[in-house]
Amino acid sequence: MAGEENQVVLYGMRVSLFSARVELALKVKGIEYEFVEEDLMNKSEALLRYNPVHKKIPVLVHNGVPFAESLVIIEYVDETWKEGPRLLPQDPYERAKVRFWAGYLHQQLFEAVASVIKTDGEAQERAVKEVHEKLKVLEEGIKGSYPGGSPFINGDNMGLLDIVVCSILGPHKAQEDALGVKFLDPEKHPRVTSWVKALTELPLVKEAMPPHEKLVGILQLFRARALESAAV
Ligand SMILES: N[C@@H](CCC(=O)N[C@@H](CS)C(=O)NCC(=O)O)C(=O)O
Repeated sequence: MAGEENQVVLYGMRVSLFSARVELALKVKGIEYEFVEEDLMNKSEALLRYNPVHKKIPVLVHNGVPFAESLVIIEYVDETWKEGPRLLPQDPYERAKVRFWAGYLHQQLFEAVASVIKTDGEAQERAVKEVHEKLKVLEEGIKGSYPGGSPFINGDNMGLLDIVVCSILGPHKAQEDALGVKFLDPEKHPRVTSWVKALTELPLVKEAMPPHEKLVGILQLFRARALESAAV
């Protein structure tokens, strides 16, 4: 995109892990952007106009054209700014594998973690078990691709899969503190644990992820609201 005029605006929230995904992608690519903080209790007219289907953040607006859904945005960014570090592998087989595992994390693992947040007692115990099972599947799945020792699963820079894993498991300590459970176990999930640890130690990740205390507070608030509405 060198030489072309680029105006990039990200509608998001500093405490949102979905926004953090897009911020990480933009930072890895070295793309300058303006960040517009949304208030989800009072969504802006711009957000509703740019994302009329889901009405959710993040939305990336590139030269006036909006893109919604974090994974779609990241792929768009990678394909549009080709000259920066690549977020997806160039090899079709490797790229398909990254998309497969990113989808697994985004749908399966995220849903399992979300249900731990929303449940109590035996239902929560079942949900924690489900998270452990999903982590075991991930542990096995990355066996051939992640030998350990590097923060990145594909290549020399942070890619799509690193970004997605960061957004779901990066804040595991905040999740564990807020919920009183344990997700990552270095004995049961050695590769996933060392991958997440290496990623969360990167200055780029520290900068893009919401602060620990803020996340603990938000998770506790979500949980209280979810349990309250389940009790009605
Ligand atoms: N699948 C979407 C999820 C985005 C999402 O859930 N955003 C939340 C904030 S973290 C939101 O905007 N919620 C507003 C609402 O549900 O009304 C993505 O990957 O971008």
